[in-house]
Amino acid sequence: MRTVYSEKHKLRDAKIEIFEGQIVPPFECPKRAEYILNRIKEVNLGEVIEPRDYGLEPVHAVHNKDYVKFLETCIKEWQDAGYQSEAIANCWPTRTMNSPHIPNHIEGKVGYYALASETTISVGTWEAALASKDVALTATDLVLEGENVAFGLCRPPGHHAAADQFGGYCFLNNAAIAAQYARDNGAKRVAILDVDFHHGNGTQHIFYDRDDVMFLSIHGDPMESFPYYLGHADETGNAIGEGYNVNYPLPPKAGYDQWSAALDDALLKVKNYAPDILIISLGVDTFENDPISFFKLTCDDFTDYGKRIAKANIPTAFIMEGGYAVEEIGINTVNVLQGFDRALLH
Ligand code: SP5
Ligand code: ZN
Repeated sequence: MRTVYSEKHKLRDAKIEIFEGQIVPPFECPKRAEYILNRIKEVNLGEVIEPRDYGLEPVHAVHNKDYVKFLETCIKEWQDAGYQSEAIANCWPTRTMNSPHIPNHIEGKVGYYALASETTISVGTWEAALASKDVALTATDLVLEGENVAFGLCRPPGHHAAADQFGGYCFLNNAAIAAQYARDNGAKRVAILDVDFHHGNGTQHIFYDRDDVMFLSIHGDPMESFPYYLGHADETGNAIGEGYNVNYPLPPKAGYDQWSAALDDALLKVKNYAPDILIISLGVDTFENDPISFFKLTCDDFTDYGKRIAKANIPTAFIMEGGYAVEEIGINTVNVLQGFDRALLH
């Protein structure tokens, strides 16, 4: 299959993350994409191409205009306020403070648009996020144009980003932008299957009231894991969207038996929905040695589930999300893609 990749991901190179009460170097780092790209070349997965430029129209179809503007201007406003380091939230409109006013001061704005504090906005973050959505859109277009499958090597990731919130290492929701773009360009129904270890809270929230985009997610139980406040099994969609949101929260130490049973159930639901395109939010932080997650998938399990996804026989765009065991991220990601390709041959 073809891979879409942009060097501009390197512009997202934050220096700090808040993790377990400490300031650490970010888990979501440029090396991740380099290891994946190297593995793609090593096994000759297929051609690697540059993204096309889609501008902001497909972004505004998913994200609020004021939020997009905030992402664009945040780091300059932060620096203009005299702050030296990266922009980071230290206050929020929490459950007891929900007035509709958006603060003028950048400190208040960062908190207003943040859904978690671990993720900073650094110089270059906006440019990298723009390239990342172009990668996702180009991969999706290849599939809309008739290819069976394509891989968008997105970085930064997207699935935690909501219509007007960033966090969880995500700024623009690449998979959601791609799904909406598919809807606006001929696809009647789109399914998004999120196999990242973390619940895709942003994607769920964006499509929660809709029946034209089905969202399914297999993830660490939010009672035990980030993003903590969304991703429960009883979240099934709202109004006409009822029944088109499906969550599979799994407990700590879940292995491939449990995980693949959830996958098979999800793929059955996807088949019954009969979408024109399937978007996979592909995170490989389900790996047994992932430093921030608690599932127990092995390298071979990734190959196996790539095959299972291919057998659903739906045109598929893979969109890269998380995965933080950097040494193995290339092997695990490419195992999914090779598993998919091999199943297509048979
Ligand atoms: C795209 C993606 O995978 N984003 C993940 C963001 C996770 N950020 C919060 C991580 C908190 C980890 N806490 C782990 C505690 C177990 N030692
Ligand atoms: Zn994740």
